Amino acid sequence: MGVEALSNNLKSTTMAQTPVIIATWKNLKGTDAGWQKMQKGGSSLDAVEACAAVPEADAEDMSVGYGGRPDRDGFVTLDACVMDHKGNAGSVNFLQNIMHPTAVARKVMEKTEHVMLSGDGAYQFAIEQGFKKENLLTEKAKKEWEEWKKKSKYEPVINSELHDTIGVLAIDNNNQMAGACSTSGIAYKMHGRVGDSPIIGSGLFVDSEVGAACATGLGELVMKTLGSFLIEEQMRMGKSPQEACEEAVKRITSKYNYANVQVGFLALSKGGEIGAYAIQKGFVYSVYIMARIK
Ligand code: SD4
Repeated sequence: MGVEALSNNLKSTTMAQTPVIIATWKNLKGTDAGWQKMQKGGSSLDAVEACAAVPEADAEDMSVGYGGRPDRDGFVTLDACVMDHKGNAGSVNFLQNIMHPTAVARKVMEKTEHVMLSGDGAYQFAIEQGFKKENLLTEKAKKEWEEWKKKSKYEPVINSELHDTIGVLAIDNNNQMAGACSTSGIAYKMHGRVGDSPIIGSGLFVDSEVGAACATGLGELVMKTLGSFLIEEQMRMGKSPQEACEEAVKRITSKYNYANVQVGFLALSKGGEIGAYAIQKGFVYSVYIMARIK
């Protein structure tokens, strides 16, 4: 069953159920793809990769992968990471011309001794692994960027990514947990800027002893507070996923000017309890769980 839930600064749903997959924003198609993977016996890692692959390939999603808005110089640069149930991690940042950064991040985790590859090195590795070079800048994104250049005003827009940037957490039929995060970053960022999404502990953290968390929104605020790790550690100390997400938002709002920015967090306990909270209204997320039929 797939549902959209609205976190909206209100207490959100806290169903405790597995298997489960949850994703930021209205990523129902992606969440469905991940759910189907697990239904066919795939792992939670397969599921989060499959989920992220949907918006990554969708030209209409303008905060992730193909069709993503470029940086201020017209380059689409991607950040992504994955973590598995053993605490292994893989990540790529400032990656260009490769449509599926999450799949590359998984290869970094599985095929190298490293956690993170960046820029040209990440690109070369992707090509070696059989990924294709592709132009990710669509005509639509290029036109918007050309329009933007007339004023060149960098201004992150609250919830602009309503259908886009993806953080995804899942627990599979074997009760194993994994997560992924994938983005083209904030529109019209400086060339070379990397956000929270590929930073383990910022955009994503998974510790199957406790639970997992992921973030969306203005990455700079998530990086300064290490949001996803903070949430996981709050859960370790006994907070529910909901309380832990609220704590991470509070950490931001107590220190930084948050009037015109959005950050949203999702959390999942190892038992399948869900939490979600955001600075501003309008943060939605997608959930797939088994429908209980009485
Ligand atoms: C970033 N956190 O690069 C990402 C952007 C994002 O929804 O999540 N947009 O800062």
